Amino acid sequence: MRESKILCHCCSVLLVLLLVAPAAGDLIPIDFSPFHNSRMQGEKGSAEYPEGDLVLGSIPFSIPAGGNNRWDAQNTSPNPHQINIPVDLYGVEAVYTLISTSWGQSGGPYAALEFYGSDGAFFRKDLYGNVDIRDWLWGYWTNSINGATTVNVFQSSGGFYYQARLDMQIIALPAAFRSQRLSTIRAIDTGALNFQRMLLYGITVKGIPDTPCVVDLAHFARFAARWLEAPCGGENDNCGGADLDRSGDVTLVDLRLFLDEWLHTCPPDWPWQ
Ligand SMILES: [Ca+2]
Ligand SMILES: [Ca+2]
Repeated sequence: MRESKILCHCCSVLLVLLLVAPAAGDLIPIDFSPFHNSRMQGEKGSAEYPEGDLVLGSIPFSIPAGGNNRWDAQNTSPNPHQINIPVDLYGVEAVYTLISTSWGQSGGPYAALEFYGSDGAFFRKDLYGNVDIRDWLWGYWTNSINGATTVNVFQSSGGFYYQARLDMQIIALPAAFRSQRLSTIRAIDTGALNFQRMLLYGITVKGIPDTPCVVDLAHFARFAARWLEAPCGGENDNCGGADLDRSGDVTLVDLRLFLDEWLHTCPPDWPWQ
């Protein structure tokens, strides 16, 4: 009786903690530097492009300064030209990209982004010229965007034929990604030289950052599910880990050990890492 009262009190405290816990995602820049193969500021008229850790269109981006800092899909191998960018973040709601093109074609699509979840979620965003993407310079080729899901976030000085620019694509992911990890973003280009090729400068996602293991409500749920269970041993992984003192049953002693660690960093031998 005393044990169940204490457990019940513990539940109440934990329920309050659950109700006040924040759930919104953070804006997290994605490092895809292994794919960087040219420099944003390397073209005539492009020297003013911003670099470093910066905010564009109210979204933080991290663009390596001083060297190569973009994926340029331009090369001579057969199509598609594509890269698989590892992300591995939970609960991603939206993805923000900085994509321009060398040359450009109205319509298409000759470029796309694909999003792969850890538990089967999938989404493809086709990138249409003059709607979702356009070339990086005024003058010829493609010069329009839809102004809604693609917005301009930077323009250099220089006048009509020399004015460089950056556009941001805003991509909302399907709800399925809220309950799994976004494993990979695939950038795909099916254009050609003197036709259209993708330039990818930046990626930021709105998701839930990975945090160190903390003894929290999720752990308590797993502990409580084995409450008063016996016998515990190697055959049932010590009652799913809940027999913390390895006494052979899950009792008040184990609950005390659990509460000693409540909201602390998980100890090295903690069963629920
Ligand atoms: Ca142009
Ligand atoms: Ca025990």
